[in-house]
Amino acid sequence: MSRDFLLDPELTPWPQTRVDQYISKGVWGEQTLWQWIAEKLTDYGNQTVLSGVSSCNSGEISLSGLALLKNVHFCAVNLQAKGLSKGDKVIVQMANNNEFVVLLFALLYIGVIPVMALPGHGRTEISAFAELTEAKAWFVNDKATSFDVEKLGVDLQVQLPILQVFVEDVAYTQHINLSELFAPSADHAFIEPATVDCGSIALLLCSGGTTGIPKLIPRTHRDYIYNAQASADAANLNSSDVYLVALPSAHNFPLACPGILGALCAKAHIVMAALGAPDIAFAYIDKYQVTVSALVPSLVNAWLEYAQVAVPPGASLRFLQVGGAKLDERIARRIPKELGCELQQVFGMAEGLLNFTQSQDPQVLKYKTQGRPLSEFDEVKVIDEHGNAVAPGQTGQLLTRGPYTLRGYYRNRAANKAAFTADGFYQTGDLVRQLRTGHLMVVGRIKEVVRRAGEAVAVETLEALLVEHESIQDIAVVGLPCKLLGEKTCAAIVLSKGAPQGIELSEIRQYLTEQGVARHMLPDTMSYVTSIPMTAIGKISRKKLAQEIQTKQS
Ligand code: OOB
Repeated sequence: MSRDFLLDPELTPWPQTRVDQYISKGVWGEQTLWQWIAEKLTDYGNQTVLSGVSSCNSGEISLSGLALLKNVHFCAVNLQAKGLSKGDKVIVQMANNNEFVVLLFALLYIGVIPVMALPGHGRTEISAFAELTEAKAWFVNDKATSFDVEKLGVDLQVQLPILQVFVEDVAYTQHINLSELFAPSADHAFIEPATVDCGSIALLLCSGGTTGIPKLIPRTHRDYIYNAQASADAANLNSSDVYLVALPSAHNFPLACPGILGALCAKAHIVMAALGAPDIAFAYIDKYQVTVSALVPSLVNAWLEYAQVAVPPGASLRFLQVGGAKLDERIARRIPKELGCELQQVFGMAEGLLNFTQSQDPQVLKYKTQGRPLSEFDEVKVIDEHGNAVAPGQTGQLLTRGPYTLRGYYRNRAANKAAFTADGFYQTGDLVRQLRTGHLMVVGRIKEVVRRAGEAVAVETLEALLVEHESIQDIAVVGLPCKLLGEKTCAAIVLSKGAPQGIELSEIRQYLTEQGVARHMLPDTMSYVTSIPMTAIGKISRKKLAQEIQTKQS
């Protein structure tokens, strides 16, 4: 049994041979995440590291490296005074504000392990996280959530009397006010950072699936530091960069790919946008001369649309990273022209593996592919349904293992059995093609393919074509149960403003046929919707959509 396993039974260890390899090759260092952060912040000195909304000061503030260190220290002392200590698990569900950063760093300081929940997570997800981790605290900017936080807090405390709930709303008398955590106090003595092993769990990320409750992904100190550092290199970040956090900050993409932690590596300036909506984000870009940000494709569409009617973002923007879902090639090509910046595609997952396109890649690869694995130590395989490697360029499931890819989910035997091969490869569930250059093209997800009369219908291909139709503003294609076909294909359509007369199914089928789509791929039914439901990070929630359509039709 490896040493890591003994240290932390909630973490499935890498085999000792790999541990030795990653250490000897310098991939994994010896620091804890907090030691690494403290070193970086000290390096900033009086230089600004963080700007953004402060929920406590109800305004925007900027902090230097040293000021942030001081605030983190105050917060760590306050957290300790609330009884939290090394090894405890807590749920962090904060909006994009400075306190998110202060709280996260302070938790790492005292060795408390945060579950990185998103503001979009609801009652079901938070309850599941609390129960699974036996959380000692839940920190929530309740104004950013869409459910009754006070009630859930009280309900959870019935099961978990140890749970402390920290909220923003002072009217919630049952709970503790978040601002107590950030208040400086004169009698606070210095506390030593917790002594933790760099191979143990630093934080728990939430898996990004579009079906079911997110699983928890243990990320160790040394693997997450590597993740951030290698991503900062892949994005060529430097000290004159200003990184805008436009996606929910607890998501792996804006947190460490390179995101907040990667910006620290490069001594760049981090700006927390309250929201990624273009009217807000463009104002931040101008105000802080932002050079780089990360978006999901649905947000790219919103930025492009807004840039047509308002002034596009300023010239400071050097490049945009786009990932989280497939970026349509036609949209990709519009980014340089209409937003005036380069595109970097990022195909990543909270489980680990990251792929980036690079600025020196040929244009065609930048627009058509989702990039190449980040690390020379990433192992990737593309396999068919029998587990055999497919020929280069053919579609198959992506499997991976490497120095920053998990070996097992947190406390989830069933998922671990289903998602990992005996030799430790994570079965991503993503259907990809790998080009001879090593670049990956994401084709879809195994579970999102509609199985219609035994044939696989790749819904994203249909969506990419249909979104170009003048009557369609937004579109998602889902499978619905069908006695005859097993599953039938349904196009859920948000009509564009210029098409009040609607669109017929026959027109849609005709349009797709003209684009060369095979007959079995054509939608069997259609349904009008007012909007496409999204997950907490902004991916199409196919499960919710199928449910909505079925409810409407029953
Ligand atoms: C990112 O992470 P998650 O954990 O929210 O979602 C991972 C899944 C992938 O398995 C894949 O199905 C999909 O999201 N995905 C993409 C994609 N990037 C992620 N599908 C197509 N094209 C892409 N570029 O979404 C994530 C984590 C770190 C960086 C970027 C994204």
